[in-house]
Amino acid sequence: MSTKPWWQTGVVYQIYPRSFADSDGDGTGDLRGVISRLDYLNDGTPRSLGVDAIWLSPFFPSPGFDFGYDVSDYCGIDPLFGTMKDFDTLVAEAHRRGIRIILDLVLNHTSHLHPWFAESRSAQENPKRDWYIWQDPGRFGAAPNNWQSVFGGKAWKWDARTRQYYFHMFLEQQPDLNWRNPNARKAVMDVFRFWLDRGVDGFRLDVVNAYFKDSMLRNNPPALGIRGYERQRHIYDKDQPELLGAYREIRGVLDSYGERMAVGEIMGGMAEAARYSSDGLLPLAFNFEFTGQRWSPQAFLKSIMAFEQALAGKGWPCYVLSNHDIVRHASRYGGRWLEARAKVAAAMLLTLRGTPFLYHGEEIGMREGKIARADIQDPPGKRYWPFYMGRDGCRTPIPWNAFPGAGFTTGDPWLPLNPDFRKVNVAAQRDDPDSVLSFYRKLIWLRKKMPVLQAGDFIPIPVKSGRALVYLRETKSQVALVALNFFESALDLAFREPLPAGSWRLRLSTHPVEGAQPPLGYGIRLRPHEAVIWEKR
Ligand code: TEU
Repeated sequence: MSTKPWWQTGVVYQIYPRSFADSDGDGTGDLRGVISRLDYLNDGTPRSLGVDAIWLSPFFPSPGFDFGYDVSDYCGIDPLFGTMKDFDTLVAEAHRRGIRIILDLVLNHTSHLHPWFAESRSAQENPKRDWYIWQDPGRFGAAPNNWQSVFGGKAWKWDARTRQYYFHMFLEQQPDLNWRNPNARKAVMDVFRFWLDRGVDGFRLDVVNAYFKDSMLRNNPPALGIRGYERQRHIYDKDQPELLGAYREIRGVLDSYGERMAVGEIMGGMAEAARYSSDGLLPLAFNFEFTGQRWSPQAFLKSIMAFEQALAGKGWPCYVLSNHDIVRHASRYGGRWLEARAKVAAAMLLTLRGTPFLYHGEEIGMREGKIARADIQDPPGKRYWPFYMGRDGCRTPIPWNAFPGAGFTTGDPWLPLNPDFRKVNVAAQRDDPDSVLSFYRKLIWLRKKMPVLQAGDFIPIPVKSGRALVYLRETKSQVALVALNFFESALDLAFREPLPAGSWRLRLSTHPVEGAQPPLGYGIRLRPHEAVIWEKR
């Protein structure tokens, strides 16, 4: 058995609480809704999905300018989502089923309505003034430097009353905390302890590499891009050297509670993700390469190998195909072969070396929602429509069944249900052995039964075709072969080198067992869009 921690062997499932399950009919998902669906996530049997942990997007008190990513109290529950008692019940009920709980801490910025900021903005002399990034105007009252907000416009907001600017990397309702201030930093560390004391198992850390900005607030150099934020190279407003000390401090707090985890959301590329999750810093950091990639086995292999190389054995990989910020991957890759590709993508994500993060709904091949302009809720969507639609499309409610309200709500859903919810829903897929859901379920349970899929080395098998991805997972005691046909025609794949000698046993295929062709020394035959996992005897 592997001795790796749960956050390396397990499968994590992201829940966007607003959209998962609504228990009280107000059209917005809530904690009791999550509790009611825990058996779906893992009831200890292969009838359930079998995930090992859930990451809950923020449910803390928030005015909701960025749908919970603007927190006004880190240690409370927004009444929209329930009560602290509901939360404690959720933790207990999840733990009873072996599901761990990961909270989403947004510590780069608070809401402008957080009491810390209210104090900070009250006067230049206020003791909490320095908890945020305040700065005198530049020449002729201009902003202190050229930094841009990720969501559009300048990242500095003038405060007429106290006659200084404050910095906000996102909305002006999301002022950035000053991590250089020791008291602010201590308050933030106490937030970790508060939730660890309540029994949570880990954290997803929002924009974790933006905690520090250049102490001299130097201008970012220009870059080619479309939106203002993209037209700069972000060398001064993120990735500052002070991060490493902060990560060590966070890691110290986590480790003092046992096997606790943190996964960093890194703005930028995989090199930073690898750097920050190596050498005992953050346990994990998302590699987002897959989310911007075309449907090409070579492209995937290239980024897998690059990540493995960047980690250099000093960190653990962490992959994701979808989340609450990006177009759902079924739609991104899908086209005519949406379900077939969703299965191939799932087979890849769940058999790579590294921790897979699923985004709720992907297990039923959920498509990107269709949002009319009048229904747009997401601030960047409002600002940049029609050039950028915002993130509502990936946040539409989970369709549980084909009834009105989709089993999500008895009320009016906060975002429109997907137009195809009568066809694409959990109930419709649950008992269909060929559904996307059934395939996810089989994959996740197979991962549990085959330690090699959790811990084995990743060894690509070069093939003379650009249409498939083939690799071995290997430990001393087990070998698995994963072969993925990305496209719609059958393939006779030739390997450049022979497979390890032995006979092979089929563990899983997207296709009927009868037609599966065991690998031969120098090749394998795959049916259209077939994903197979073989085990060497
Ligand atoms: O996202 C960070 C981020 O910069 C992007 O994913 C961004 O949402 C995207 O480029 C859209 O323009 C994190 C959270 O995941 C996101 O939901 C929050 O809005 C953001 O931080 C601010 O807290």
